[in-house]
Amino acid sequence: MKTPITVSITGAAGQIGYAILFRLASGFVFGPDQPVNLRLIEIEPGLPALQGVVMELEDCAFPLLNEVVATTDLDEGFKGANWALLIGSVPRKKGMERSDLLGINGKIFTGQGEAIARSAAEDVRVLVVGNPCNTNALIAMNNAAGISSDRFFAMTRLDENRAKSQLATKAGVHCSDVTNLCIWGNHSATQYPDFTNAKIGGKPVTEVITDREWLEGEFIKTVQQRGAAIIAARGASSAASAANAALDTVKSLITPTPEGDWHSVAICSDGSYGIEKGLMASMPIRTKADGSWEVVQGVPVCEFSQGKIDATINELKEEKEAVQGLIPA
Ligand code: NAX
Repeated sequence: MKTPITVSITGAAGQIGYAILFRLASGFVFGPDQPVNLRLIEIEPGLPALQGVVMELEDCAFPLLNEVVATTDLDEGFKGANWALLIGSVPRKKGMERSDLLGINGKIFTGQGEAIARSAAEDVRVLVVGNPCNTNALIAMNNAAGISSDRFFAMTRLDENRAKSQLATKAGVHCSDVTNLCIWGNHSATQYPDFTNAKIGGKPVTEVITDREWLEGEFIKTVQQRGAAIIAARGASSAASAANAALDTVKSLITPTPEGDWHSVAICSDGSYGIEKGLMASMPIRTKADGSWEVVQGVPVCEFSQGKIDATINELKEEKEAVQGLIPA
């Protein structure tokens, strides 16, 4: 038997947790011969529900599920983790300012970053889903002494998938025909789904969809506001599609990217595309054959795109400023 991969998940009893655990345990991500350990982390009030989820995992009798641990203790939860999926966080409540949310959730991610540094495996990779995910990832990364910054990611894949689906519907093709779609910047309403470099069936999107007004207007707005539209329709925020996007992200980071394509995920900027070094910003990423990743260089940025990228990067700078007290000097 192969050595099991250990995946730690925070917020495991939440909506996204419920939609992600069973697919992780089934072998969807790491393959049909790769055993998995799940270490599920919740806060005290979430524990009874988590016990129920553990019972359901047992009742699936998954052949690849080696061990399940449910805990509120961070060191126990991140022990030996090869992947840490940081999903749990406090949702924004009525009357709460964005800065309040940044402060409340920020504190969660200092402790989690420290515990990951103490207890996870040496090769740990951390994907932050809990919002505001870019800045939460920034905080976790800066509090995880000794773990290199290239092991931290924040999720913008749901936005990429949403954008691909919108373009495919407009063009009357299948979404798998849409490639080279990059989400730039923040997972927020300022994100920029870059249609100028995206392709449909290998052709520039702008040649296939000639309605430029739609691309610059309704398309971008629909992608930016999709989360709110789901809440309005479902009465709850997106969960299954968010879980799916998190699994897509992990898969894309462990599988070489098809030649010429890229995928979207927020990483710690090295200054590429003039994006301030150290910000967690989404940009075009390729996974190499050796399993490491790189920023795809030389993607053209036109004046329209630059304006959109500047706006979303400025928001990330403001968020960073607001949580400066949570980032060790
Ligand atoms: P739920 O409220 O259903 O679940 C969150 C769970 O996290 C709860 O069970 C709660 O007890 C737990 N939790 C809270 N604080 C915790 C802590 N300190 N340690 C461990 N567990 C903790 O939310 P859900 O719908 O699952 O969403 C989770 C997060 O994903 C939210 O922050 C949400 O905003 C974010 N999202 C991010 C997306 C992205 O694309 N990056 C899209 C979907 C989603 O909105």
